[in-house]
Amino acid sequence: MRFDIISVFPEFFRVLDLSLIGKAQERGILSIGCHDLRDWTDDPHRTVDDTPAGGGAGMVMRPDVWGKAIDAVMEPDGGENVVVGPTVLAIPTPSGYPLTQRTCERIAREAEHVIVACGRYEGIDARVAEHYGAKGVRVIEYSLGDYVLNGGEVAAVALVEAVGRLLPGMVGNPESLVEESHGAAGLLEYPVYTRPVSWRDAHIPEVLLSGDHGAAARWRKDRALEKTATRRPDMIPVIDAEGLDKKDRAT
Ligand code: 6GU
Repeated sequence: MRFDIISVFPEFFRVLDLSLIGKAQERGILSIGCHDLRDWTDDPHRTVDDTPAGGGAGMVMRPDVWGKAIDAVMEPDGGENVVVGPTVLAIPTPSGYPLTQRTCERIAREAEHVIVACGRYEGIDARVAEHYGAKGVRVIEYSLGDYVLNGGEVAAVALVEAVGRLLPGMVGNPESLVEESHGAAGLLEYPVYTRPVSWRDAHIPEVLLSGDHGAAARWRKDRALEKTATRRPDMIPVIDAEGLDKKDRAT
């Protein structure tokens, strides 16, 4: 999979050379290009924004500069970065659709090329998303949650990591993708423990040490349901009933 990230802070993305995503780049599972939006300006001040039409506070990013930048990274260059297949234009914004594990799974499965357009200030002129959507590009305006960041850069890193870790060959044990929070069960993950068995007067629950795998699985399911009900009651109605059993319903 190819990612192209466009931002006025391209240096921000050096973080993606670290850890598992850095390794994945070395192994050729994914490649990431980071681009300075100002490279597509043509005035001496390298201006990317202007005052909002209709008035109001702040500045809005210009569609002409963004259009040139997105067109440029969308074009297969015939070189080593040539990309074929479905392109997604991802636009981080606090007014976007909440980014979910299901969306990340779909992108990982269906997209070959993800362009992330990082806005700053009051956002990107709305015609940019409309234009590429009308051209048949899959446009995803997404939000990380109900709080405001200064720009899309952190959200771009979040998307690359959340999608990147789902790509074939990324995670050593694919079972860890099923068991995790927001995994197939649609529950938050149960609490986890490791040695030492006793730490500061706190003990690992006996059932996990008993060797009874059925009982341990039952305990984990109960804790996952309990945690989900407490922390994310909004997730309860969308739990897949097929994944529940009589004992789940009784608790
Ligand atoms: Cl995607 N962008 C910005 N600027 N703020 C956010 C966000 C995104 N998600 C939550 N807050």
